[in-house]
Amino acid sequence: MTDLSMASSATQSVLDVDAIRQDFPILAQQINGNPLVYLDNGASAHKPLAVLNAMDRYYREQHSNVHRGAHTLGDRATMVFEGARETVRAFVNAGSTEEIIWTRGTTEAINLIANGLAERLSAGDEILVSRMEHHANIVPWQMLAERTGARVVPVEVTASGELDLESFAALLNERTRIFAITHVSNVLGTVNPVASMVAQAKAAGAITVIDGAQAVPHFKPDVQALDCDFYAFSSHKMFGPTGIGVLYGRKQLLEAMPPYQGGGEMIERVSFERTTWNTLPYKFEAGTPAIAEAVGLGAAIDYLNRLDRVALEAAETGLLARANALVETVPGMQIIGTAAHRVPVMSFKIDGLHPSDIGTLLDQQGIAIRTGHHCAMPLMDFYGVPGTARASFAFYNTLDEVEQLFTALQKIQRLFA
Ligand code: C6P
Repeated sequence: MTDLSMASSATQSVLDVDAIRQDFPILAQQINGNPLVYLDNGASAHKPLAVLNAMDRYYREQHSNVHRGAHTLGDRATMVFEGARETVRAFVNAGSTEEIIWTRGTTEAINLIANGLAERLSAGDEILVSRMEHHANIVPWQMLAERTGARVVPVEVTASGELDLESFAALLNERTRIFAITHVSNVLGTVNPVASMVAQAKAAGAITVIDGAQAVPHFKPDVQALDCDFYAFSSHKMFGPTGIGVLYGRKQLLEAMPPYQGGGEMIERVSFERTTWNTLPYKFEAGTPAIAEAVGLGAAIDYLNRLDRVALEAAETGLLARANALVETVPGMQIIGTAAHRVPVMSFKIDGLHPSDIGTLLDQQGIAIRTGHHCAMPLMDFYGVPGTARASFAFYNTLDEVEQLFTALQKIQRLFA
């Protein structure tokens, strides 16, 4: 196994991608007779050996239920599980582990918030979201609006794929109760100016929610600096396992919110006369949690922490720059989303080709991308397309792979467009 601290030590500003790739065994395989080029990281990223080993070790040596057993394995499991929560707390710079709730992912985290805020909303209230949201940050709010008589109001985007900040400021008013915004667009790669938007929304009296699903694979968020009330993300997009995610919530708000689900662990005392809730964060964690997955996420964060962040971001910027430079080599190719500040995500269309055909033809050459509406139909409507092709890169992708993508696209364009 590669020693990552060697692969990208603090003195080295260039990421040793070849060494890093040794940590991701899944990448070293052939697909349809070609080396795999995995450019679907926005949908789900791969897992380093550090994560696989941590989960394997957990099940071999540490597993039991948590917070329950009066025995050594129970204590071990609880220790590594709560250790992972502390790792997550430090990763997002939350003030306390009481503010770190395990969920199944971003989707469940946002549903938890929407459910918990129902009592604060009434008819005529407004929930401000943006047109570039994933459905996970639209539909739970629509369901909440349905229950409470509130209205979901969209902040529009510009043609280049940035938020229209003037219209955002104009839409904020005394009825704005919730402002929910994605940190990074899964379709456009746009990094939104969430800190200043949160500040404006708070000044208008709104509760602020950030969907960090596409941000955390690329950079560390700081919830105290952002000053947001909630920040949600999924483990599987940041090199951890599926089945677990995180909701950061401001303690006072979490304390005031009702539980999301009832059952074991989330209670203090149960009787048929009166049941009372556990303290934070357990009030929101009914039932046996995803313990091995929490351990895996902790290992993924430890792995990321061992990488040189500056070198990582430089490598990712390099991938996007190379891709941008090659667009003109494919006749009829157009990029959707050209914001100034982007992570390496590239949505595109090619004249005369359906996105799903592009995906299938690339797969025949071993190249994995995503096609379709990317769970962002309102954004597809804005661009007047049913879907796009999307290449989403991670730090383990190489400049060679970017070139292979474009060579394959040139071939497809020549033969089929
Ligand atoms: N986007 C994509 O290919 P879950 O499914 O709960 O882990 O994440 C949902 C989600 C929420 N917000 C954003 C910004 C997202 O990108 C996603 C997941 C994947 O773009 C799968 S649709």
